[in-house]
Amino acid sequence: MKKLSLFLFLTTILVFGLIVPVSALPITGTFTFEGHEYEVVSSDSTWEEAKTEIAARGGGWYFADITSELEQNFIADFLGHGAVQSIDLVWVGGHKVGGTWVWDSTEASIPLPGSASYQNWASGEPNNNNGIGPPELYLALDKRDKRDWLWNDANLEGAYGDAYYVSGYIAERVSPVPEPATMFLLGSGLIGVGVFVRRKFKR
Ligand SMILES: [Ca+2]
Ligand SMILES: [Ca+2]
Repeated sequence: MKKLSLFLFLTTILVFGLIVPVSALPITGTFTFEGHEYEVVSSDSTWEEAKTEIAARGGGWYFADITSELEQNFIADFLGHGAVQSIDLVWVGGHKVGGTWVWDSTEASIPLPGSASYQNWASGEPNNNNGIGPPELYLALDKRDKRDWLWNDANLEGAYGDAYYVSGYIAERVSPVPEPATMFLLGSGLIGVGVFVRRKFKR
């Protein structure tokens, strides 16, 4: 039996090790920060495609907005720092509408460099790529050139010349509160455990 278990265990590791695709975005998953839930999705979607995918989720998900240094730092910590990263650009929910940068979630304006309000633009950004190529109307966290997730305006596809740099996007929502029914089940489950333990001790 023990040999069989070991065999199954090793086989599982081997099979999953082979099946799991090697993603351009090594860090995917969910995390929470100050009552909000975030999900980093590995994807080569354009900014508009990412927006559509997030809207299609329902459940209160929206394209992540970053409105404080704490929030930025928390997200950056999750994405990871240092030279080992292969990630380049990750979309967040900012875009330029009618000449103004706004968060897609609230339509609140995104402060520009020099503003007293929180912003995290990389040096020289937003630069619209100096007018070269497609317009840069979409906000990405930029890991290229050791920028460590500073903000950069990018074009729709996150492409420069023939190269594509986008590795994913970030969805955000207010952490859902458990339904009363779930709480009830959880509560009764705990009571059940309590009764079981008491019975065991009475014997
Ligand atoms: Ca936010
Ligand atoms: Ca730019």
